[in-house]
Amino acid sequence: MADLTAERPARTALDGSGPAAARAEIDGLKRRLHDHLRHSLGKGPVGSTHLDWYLALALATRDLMVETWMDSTRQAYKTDAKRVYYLSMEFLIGRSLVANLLATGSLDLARQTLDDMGLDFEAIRDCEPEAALGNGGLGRLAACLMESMTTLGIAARGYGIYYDYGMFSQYIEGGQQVEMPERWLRYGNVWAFDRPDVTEPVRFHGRTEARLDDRGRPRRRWVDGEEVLAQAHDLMVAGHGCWTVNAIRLWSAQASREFDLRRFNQGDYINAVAEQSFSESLSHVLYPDDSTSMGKALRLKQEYFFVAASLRDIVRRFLQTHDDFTRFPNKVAIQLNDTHPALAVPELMRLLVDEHGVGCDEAWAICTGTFAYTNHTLLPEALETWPVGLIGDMLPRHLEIIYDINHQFLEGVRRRAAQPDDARIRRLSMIDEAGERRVRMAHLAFVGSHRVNGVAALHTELMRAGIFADLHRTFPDRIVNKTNGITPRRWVQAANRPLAALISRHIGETWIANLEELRGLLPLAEDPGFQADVRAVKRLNKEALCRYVDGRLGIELDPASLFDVQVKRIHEYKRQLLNILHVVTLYLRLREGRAADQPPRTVILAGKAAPGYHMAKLIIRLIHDVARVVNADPLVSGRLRVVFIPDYNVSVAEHIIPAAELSQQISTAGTEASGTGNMKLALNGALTIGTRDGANVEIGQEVGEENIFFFGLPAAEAEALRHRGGHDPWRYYTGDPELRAVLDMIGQGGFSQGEPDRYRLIVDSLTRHGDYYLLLADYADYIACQDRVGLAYRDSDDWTRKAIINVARMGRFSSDVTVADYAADIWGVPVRTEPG
Ligand code: 26V
Repeated sequence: MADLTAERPARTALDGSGPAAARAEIDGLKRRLHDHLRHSLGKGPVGSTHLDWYLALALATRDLMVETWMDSTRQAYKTDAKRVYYLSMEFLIGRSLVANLLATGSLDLARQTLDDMGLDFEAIRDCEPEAALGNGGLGRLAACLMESMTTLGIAARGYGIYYDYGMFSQYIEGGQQVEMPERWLRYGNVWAFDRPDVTEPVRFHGRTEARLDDRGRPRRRWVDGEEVLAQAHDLMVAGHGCWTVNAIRLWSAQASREFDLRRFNQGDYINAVAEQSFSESLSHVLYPDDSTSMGKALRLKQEYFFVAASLRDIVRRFLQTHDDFTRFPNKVAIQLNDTHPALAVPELMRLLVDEHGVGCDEAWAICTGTFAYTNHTLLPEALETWPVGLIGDMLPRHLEIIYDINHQFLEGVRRRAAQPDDARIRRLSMIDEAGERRVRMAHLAFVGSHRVNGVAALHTELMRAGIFADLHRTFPDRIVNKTNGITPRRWVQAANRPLAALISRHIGETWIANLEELRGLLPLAEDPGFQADVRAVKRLNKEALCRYVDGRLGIELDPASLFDVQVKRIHEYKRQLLNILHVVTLYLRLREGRAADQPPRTVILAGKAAPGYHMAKLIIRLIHDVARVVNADPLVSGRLRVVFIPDYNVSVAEHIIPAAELSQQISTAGTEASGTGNMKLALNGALTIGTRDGANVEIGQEVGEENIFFFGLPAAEAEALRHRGGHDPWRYYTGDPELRAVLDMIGQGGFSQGEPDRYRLIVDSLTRHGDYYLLLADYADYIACQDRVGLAYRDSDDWTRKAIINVARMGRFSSDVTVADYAADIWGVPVRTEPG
């Protein structure tokens, strides 16, 4: 019999083995909960809170995972499996309880047991703090990929930072964003094993010197400076069915003992303690910017900190079972999640050459055979570069190594070139010599890797043609595409229980591990009975979201209206502002009786703005001002509502996405690398209105042009318009009376009575300052497209048919598919196709 008391998790008896077995399982779990309450938490059942029960249930679930984790680890050692290490500054994990209950097959059991005890499962689930150790897309992708690697039985480990403060909490005051720190570790973290015994020293500053090695060869070494300790915290990740468990090892900073002693011996106790907490502040906070490289020294320090600790850990594990480095690339694959861990390239060179006596050429072959790099953005302001002076001061040996690598690389290019081309060499160089000299981290990561990938087909093409054009000419086989994916376990099975159950009733349960099986739903798209069921599920989810919004914001929404959703970080390139231009257009039309054929619509937005990003914060304020005016106007009551849901995070996404009917993916073509929210929404039965950007293009190919609403300029035309000086926003403003009315209303205080200039900056950026993201160029087509959406929604059967086709054809965007492709093409590791 299998339940939470069993050694290895399996399905519970609740779904078939009879009432006695089910009773026994419930009683078994009750005992385990009381046991943890008493012995792990030091509490009795009387007076215990939801939080206590959450902790007890989480501990009981964790117990189940530990056995598999040990098994998985043993298995990897025994078979000497090639390991995949995923280095990422961010892992946006969200909550773990429901995911782990599902993976271990014990969600229903847990629910029923708590029910039986008169406890409220949802309230207990909601006690878990979010592990928001990431900003957005890049961090959430890391979490989805880790889950899929584990599901596919890969011996994988994530490496990152154990921030005390993850993403800030967003509050709205007077319509404006206020950031508050979130102490997510306040009550400890049940899912982490803290390992005070596993520490790695990490050096900063100091100097380099020449020496001779034991065979008399000239070497360099890095000496002096200061040392910080990296301490490990292991978070378990369960794969589907819990056949494999891997870990994400996150490092926190601790003052180093050696360093302490020196200071304390100087007799200045108070200052020595203060300095101790200074070095520990290294891992305190996640940088909440995901689109501008701020160039802060602390950020660089964080990057090197986790890279150095992780590589030591990786090399040590390799040396436990191997005694020379020639087979390193056969046994180790390291994936760099963007350039944030790019210092891994010179660090591995340093370890191999300076510390292990490997020759330079051999070390370089090992590095490039081991590393691969994923690029996540083409926005020039998000590409990392660091001043040479800063790196030289903080990491003197690494700067030397970067110079050496660059020199070798450029010499090779010169040798192979028919005639020297200085401009090309300057463009290829890892050092940007224009102005203050800076290290281009993308070039370092590119040259140090055997594969470089984009995250959607269009993005990869644009990498080849744009930012990496010169490097692509030099290494024509290096850039490959790996379209992003999402884990269906969290984003359907856990977040949308009613839909998952409906699907399983028709095509069985195996789709969850083989998402392409959703195609089995295609014949049902035309079936009126199935359409009615799908509609009923959506309605249920919409009602649940209504209760959630009412509970949090006291705003009542109409579950019969079209739920139009745009949820993601607030950024000009994502064009939330274009969405608002549509809202105001619709509002004016409704007031004037010109939108009688449009269905009632609820426009839902959510997302955080980087704290220093003024324009993004102003957009949030505008959304609130527009919502206030629209929602209070009796002339449009029942026809249009606007709601901004604060503090968007993984858990909030899990509430919103299952209820969405229209998914807005409206970035300027050529700016959104992939998008993954687009996949989550379509997989949950929302139709997409979007530009031909990122993975939208591939979603369109899968679901069919007739089942998606595309509008706007394609990437090549957008680029041409913007950079060949052809965009004249003023022409659109003066030439389109409706657009003009909308912009005038915003720009002249129509939504900001008493402060007519509040949104001058926004309107000017569009009309006078070049409209960089081409909102005005896409406006008319967007509005026309939204009109078509509205009309399509009124044919509810046909809308549902399209929604079913979307769900049925989204299987390709499972992160299992993405991971299988990485495994075959980049990492060279096998994946499991059958459980066990
Ligand atoms: C850049 C920076 C710049 C320095 C300051 C901190 C920081 C943090 C993150 C980033 C990179 C953000 C890039 C990112 O999140 N890209 C998103 O990646 C998703 C997964 O591939 C993709 O779906 C989104 O389209 C892309 O915007």
